[in-house]
Amino acid sequence: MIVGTAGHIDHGKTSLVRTLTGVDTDRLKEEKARGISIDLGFAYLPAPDGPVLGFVDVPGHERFVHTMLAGASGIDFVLFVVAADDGVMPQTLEHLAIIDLLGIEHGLVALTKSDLASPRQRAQVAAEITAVLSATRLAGAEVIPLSTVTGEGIEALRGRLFAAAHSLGRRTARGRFRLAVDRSFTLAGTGTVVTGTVLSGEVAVGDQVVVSPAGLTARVRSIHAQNRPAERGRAGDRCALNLAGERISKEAIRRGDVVLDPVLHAPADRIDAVVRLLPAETRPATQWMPVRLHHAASETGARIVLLEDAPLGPGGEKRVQLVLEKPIAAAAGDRFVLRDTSAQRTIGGGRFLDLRAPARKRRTPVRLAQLEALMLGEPERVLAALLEREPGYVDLGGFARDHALAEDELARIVQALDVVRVSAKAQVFGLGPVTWLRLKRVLVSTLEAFHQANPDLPGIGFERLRLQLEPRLPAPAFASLLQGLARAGEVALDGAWVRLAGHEVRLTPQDEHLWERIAPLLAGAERFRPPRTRDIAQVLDVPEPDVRRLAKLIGRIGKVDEVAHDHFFLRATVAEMVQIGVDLAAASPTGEFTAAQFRDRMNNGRKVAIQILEFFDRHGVTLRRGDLRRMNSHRLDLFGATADARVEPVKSDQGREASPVGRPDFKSGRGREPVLGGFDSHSLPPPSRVGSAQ
Ligand SMILES: Nc1nc2c(ncn2[C@@H]2O[C@H](COP(=O)(O)OP(=O)(O)OP(=O)(O)O)[C@@H](O)[C@H]2O)c(=O)[nH]1
Ligand SMILES: [Mg+2]
Repeated sequence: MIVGTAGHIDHGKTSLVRTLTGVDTDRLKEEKARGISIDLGFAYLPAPDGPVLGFVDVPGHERFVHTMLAGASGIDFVLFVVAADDGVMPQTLEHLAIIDLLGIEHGLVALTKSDLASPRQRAQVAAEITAVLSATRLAGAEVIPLSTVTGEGIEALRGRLFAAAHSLGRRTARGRFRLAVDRSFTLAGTGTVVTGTVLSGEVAVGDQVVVSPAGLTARVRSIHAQNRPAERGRAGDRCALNLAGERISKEAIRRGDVVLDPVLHAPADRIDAVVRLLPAETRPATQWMPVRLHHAASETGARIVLLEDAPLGPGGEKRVQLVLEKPIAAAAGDRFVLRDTSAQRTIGGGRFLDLRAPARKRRTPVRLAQLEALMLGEPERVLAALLEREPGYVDLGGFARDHALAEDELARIVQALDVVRVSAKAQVFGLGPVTWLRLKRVLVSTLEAFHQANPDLPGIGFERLRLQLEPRLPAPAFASLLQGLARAGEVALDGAWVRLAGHEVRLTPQDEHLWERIAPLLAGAERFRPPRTRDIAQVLDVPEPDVRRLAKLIGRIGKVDEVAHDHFFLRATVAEMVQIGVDLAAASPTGEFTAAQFRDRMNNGRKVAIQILEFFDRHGVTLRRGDLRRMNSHRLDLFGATADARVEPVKSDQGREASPVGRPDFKSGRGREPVLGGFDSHSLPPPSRVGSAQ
């Protein structure tokens, strides 16, 4: 248990710690000379039944409230000191407000210097104290009259402290390791040592840690926990860590830094929070109001962005965004205190909600609903509520990190809530079980509707499908989800296309009939210079747009390729032309050939030959250097999948042969340019780029 003193200057905090522990924590020359505490003091007291109580003694001077804050943020139990001969004074109230804002619930009141006060005065001050405590978490705390001069009350106090240590027990070592640094020094023969309170988790000798926010890595060489050599330090211990690392030195680490589990290192400088303004404030908080933010042992400038319509007035509590001057190492749920910029008074404080607060759309109803979920505090309840709100999924890794959750804690919560996990690269997204079922149902019905409306298409484009569904998962997560469904045999993926496992492309009878008339024109002796759409339209006496539309459709299912604008070649012919290139390259000592050689092999016009080669260039089948080309061995089978010398009308069972090029690039969520059509050709204008000289 860590006991922290609090109270007005000169009320006897340090004397009391000295009487209890035998340690004079006012060690600085200046402290001795001025008779006041300036820096934090530390002392220990072993309880008879085993545990060691740690004491943090804080200064009472109004100029050192920031130091008091650094000391108070890690304590379990407050020894709230009020001198019987002086009564409630300004820092009595300010320290009390801070203790309350930090959420400290356990403590008692030491009515010090009782030897200097009459019984009547004692009773008066005690009543005063009871009144000011009544509106805080310490309401009803016991008031013990004491004197370090006469020894009155000291034994009683000691007894109460041991009893509290016993009943509070150890803090659970939940979460990943975090230690708020309050001192950093060099010890001869040992090296760099940092001290502080372990806020969560535990650390063991040999562990790798990171000093955040700077990001220095270090190894824990040795540990003192509660003033004794130890193999481990746990939440609630005051620890001294001997750190070793390339950039580790006493100067490199300062009060306010946090030593933590490397997984947790992710400094935040824009944090959504819930803030309470103290009732003693005279004015409401204004938009972009500058403040001093005190968190753990750190202190930085920040601005307040009000997120709610109603003003944040004295005594009020509202959600705000804190925009920090410099990043800090924090966790969601951590408490903080706000002081005015001239460091003269404490104005309020609260709890962090979201360390990755958005700079835009920060006060939309959707965002405020998320913050409401985050206000639930307990990670399991927060996650359950977040999963039910927009966007309908949660980045589980980020959630665990920002709540400092250990792996097994996250696993337990995920299991308790039946969260469906979708992994994508390094990230894992979680969906609530109901959301997941709904998403799957809508996905299937969307595909069904699409197939019904477009029986001639191989499927819906990946991106188009993604944008139609709620929740709209990030592309990599959606890709991974589809792959999962594909493995389960529920959907099939063909390059950029997604379809139901049972779907097959069907041409309408009219289209099938028209294709039966067009196909022969593209085959035979003229296959290397087939008629263009206009010529086909003329010969067959059908409107050219019909020919073009059908040719593109046939292209999507991989039976033809638009080599140049409105100039379609059978896929089998394209494969044959690739083979011609291969033969030419094989016959050439350098592996290179000219356009003229290519033209001669096909007995073609120069213009058409060039267009074919440029088509190959675009698809990386040929690699051009000046007038020469060679074949790209990695791409030779690009048009080979449907190589089929004979010309047949498209049969429905061949519809699966979607363009092999338009595979989705799951990294960016966009597809590469397919042979025909875009990532989702159905939703795009005709792919006029294809075939035009580039
Ligand atoms: N008579 C009497 N004097 C006391 C008692 N406790 C402390 N004092 C005196 O009060 C003065 C201040 O005591 P400190 O313990 O330094 O007070 P403090 O609260 O630590 O002061 P800061 O740390 O500067 O805020 C010293 O001169 C002490 O000797 C007490 O119980 N009785
Ligand atoms: Mg003192």
